[in-house]
Amino acid sequence: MGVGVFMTEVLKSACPLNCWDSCGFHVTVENDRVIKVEGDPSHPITQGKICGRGRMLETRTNSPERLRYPLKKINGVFKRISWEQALDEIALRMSNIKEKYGTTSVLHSHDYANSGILKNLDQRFFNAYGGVTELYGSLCWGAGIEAQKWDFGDAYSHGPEDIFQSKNIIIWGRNVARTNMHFYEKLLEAKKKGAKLIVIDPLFNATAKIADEYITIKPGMDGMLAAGIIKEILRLGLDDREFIEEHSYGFEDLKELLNDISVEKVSEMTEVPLETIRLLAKLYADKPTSTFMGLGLQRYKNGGNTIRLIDALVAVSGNIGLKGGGANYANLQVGQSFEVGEITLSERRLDHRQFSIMKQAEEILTAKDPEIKMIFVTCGNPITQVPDSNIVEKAFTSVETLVVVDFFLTDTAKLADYVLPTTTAFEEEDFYFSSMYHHYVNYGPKLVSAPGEARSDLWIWTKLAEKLGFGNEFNFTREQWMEQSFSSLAAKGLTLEMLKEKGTLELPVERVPWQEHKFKTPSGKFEFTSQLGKQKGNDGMLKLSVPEESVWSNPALAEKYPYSLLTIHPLRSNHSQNYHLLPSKPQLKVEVAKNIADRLKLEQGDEVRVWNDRGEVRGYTTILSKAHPNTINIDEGIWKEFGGSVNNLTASSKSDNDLGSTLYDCLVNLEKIN
Ligand SMILES: Nc1nc2c(c(=O)[nH]1)N[C@H]1C(S)=C(S)[C@@H](COP(=O)(O)OP(=O)(O)OC[C@H]3O[C@@H](n4cnc5c(=O)[nH]c(N)nc54)[C@H](O)[C@@H]3O)O[C@H]1N2
Ligand SMILES: Nc1nc2c(c(=O)[nH]1)N[C@H]1C(S)=C(S)[C@@H](COP(=O)(O)OP(=O)(O)OC[C@H]3O[C@@H](n4cnc5c(=O)[nH]c(N)nc54)[C@H](O)[C@@H]3O)O[C@H]1N2
Ligand code: SF4
Ligand SMILES: [Mo]
Repeated sequence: MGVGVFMTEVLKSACPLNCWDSCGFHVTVENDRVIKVEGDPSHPITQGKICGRGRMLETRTNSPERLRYPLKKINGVFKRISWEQALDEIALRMSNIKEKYGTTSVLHSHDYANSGILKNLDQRFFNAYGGVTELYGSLCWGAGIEAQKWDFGDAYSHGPEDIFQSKNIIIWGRNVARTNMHFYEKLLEAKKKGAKLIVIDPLFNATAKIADEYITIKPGMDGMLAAGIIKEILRLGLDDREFIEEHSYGFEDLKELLNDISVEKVSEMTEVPLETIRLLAKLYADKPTSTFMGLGLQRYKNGGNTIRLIDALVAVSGNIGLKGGGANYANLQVGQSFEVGEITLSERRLDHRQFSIMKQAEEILTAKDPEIKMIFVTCGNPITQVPDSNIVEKAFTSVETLVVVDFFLTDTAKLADYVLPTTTAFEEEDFYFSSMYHHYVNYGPKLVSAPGEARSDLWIWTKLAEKLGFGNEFNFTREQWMEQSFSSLAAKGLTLEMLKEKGTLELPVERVPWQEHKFKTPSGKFEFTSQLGKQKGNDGMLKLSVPEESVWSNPALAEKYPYSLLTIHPLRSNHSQNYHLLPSKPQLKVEVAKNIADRLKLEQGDEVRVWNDRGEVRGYTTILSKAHPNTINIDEGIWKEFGGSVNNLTASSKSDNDLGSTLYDCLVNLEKIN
């Protein structure tokens, strides 16, 4: 491209955001600048449609608020410094820490904000350094993944086209229209072809609007509902005897558990009418019925059991391994297609410590032998996104050195000692996939130069590795790393070259998982009572459990804080990422069920305070006429300057199986501010 000559090109690329859909893009580039992001019409799943978050990647890339230079906080004020200085000082601290306290004095706090394969190289860096304190579990989907590992041996979903085989489709706690738009398109199509659509959700969301039947439920009580439906199926003799006898383990334990409760009691506790439970029993038996679980319904103390009881319902009704059926939650087959282990060098670490991602703040504050001296944040914004943010802030400001790598000065970055500016997906080459929904991988070439001195995460790891004396571990090209992580696919006839040429490749995964009824559990069967659970020190039995913050578990708390708070994902932002870039200044919107508005005489737009023992937020009322009684929602992700974080209110508990969060297991009170 000659100087002064304008060139406009439309190039294929991919969405890097943490999302179900993993879209293919057409990006218009003019004179080294991204000017528009649109859908790639040739993408087999996403077919030219993308959401506002995808389109806003243009704004995120070009924003004048982008960080352009490394920053160091000196006497409470950020000063621009050179990369040389930033990396020298960070490397010096890291080698001093290693010598004096050991490498696990460094904590790597991260989430999964970029789904590129090369983003896993952070692990390589910390492993080669000697092994740091890492986080285990997941705020997002941990309870449900572990639950499906106990039941099936792994968490696999049916291929996207399989839904056209379903007679009935149950959307259970997934906000499809907002969070998983291409699945929404499929739902519309399936409905046109005659499928019946049922939505089970405490909020009457946009997906509920297209449902044949909308079922509202008390938050956190879905496992109990599934138990009630199973009981009805057994009473009516609608169960799949053959599946239970030939392919399952522990069914007697489940039957015994169901003796402990009546369907009437289930109806009373879940606040779902008896007739609805009976209807669901018949729908499940009228096969094939597919179940699509969202992640909302497992962010409770009892989240593992919730998913396990829904899995059990799908199993008892004979909908497993069946075209048009399935207990669809996540699709880990997608990520398992790649050789991530090849590039992360986990065998290289000499030392290792793990903190729960939910409890990272408490763990930082109480860590001994060694204490945490330094925290590195990548691909995450913990001050906004991790529960119980008041404690998170205390923890992250308690350490000697906080380093944050990001594009913007987020609430977390504002607390840092060093902020390192990184590149967006359009400024570096990678390939992208999501283990949440479809099984296609997308290629994203480097399209434009990064602004100022922003450098890729990989460049940062490479330079730091050189300074710390293990530069040889990073002496590879992007191409070589992408090749290495693709190597397992060669046997199946797929190469990186093909991906680069086509932009998108279909991965060789099962479209109807468990069709052979050979499960990856210790017994090889579907396990109602989990042996893996037993190996991990649990009794592995299904339980009729309730949320931690509920009238049954803690009546005094429920008296003080009578409302259930959900903090679901925002429409226009991926978590916290877009609030500061929206055309009009965002407000914290408190959505309340009608009965609360009636009781407190609230009107639309009234300013309210929402609080519990952990903290409070203030915002403006919206009345939800169809939400489940005593339920409140505030969308997550909102920055401090706009009234956040909503995680001031949430608890840092771990789910029943240790690996998930309890973000939605949260009681609050609310009052009008005069
Ligand atoms: N627009 C947008 N899309 C996103 C994201 C985003 O931030 N914004 N984030 C992406 C990510 S990382 C994720 S994990 C996914 C999450 O995708 P989803 O699982 O769809 O999203 P959530 O917002 O967690 O909540 C889903 C639904 O669960 C319901 N729910 C909450 N509690 C219960 C319950 O006890 N029972 C039942 N039956 N339903 C319940 C909520 O009312 C909500 O309708 O979305 C992805 N897509
Ligand atoms: N109350 C409540 N809290 C929640 C949730 C909820 O539903 N309610 N949802 C939970 C869920 S499902 C999830 S997945 C988590 C998400 O938690 P986070 O991933 O922490 O959330 P994001 O707001 O997406 O923040 C990601 C940050 O990473 C940066 N980033 C993006 N790409 C890159 C990159 O390539 N390199 C680097 N270095 N940085 C990058 C972004 O600029 C952004 O600041 O939040 C959880 N927290
Ligand atoms: S955020 Fe999700 S739906 Fe939106 S463009 Fe990206 S992958 Fe597609
Ligand atoms: Mo997530």
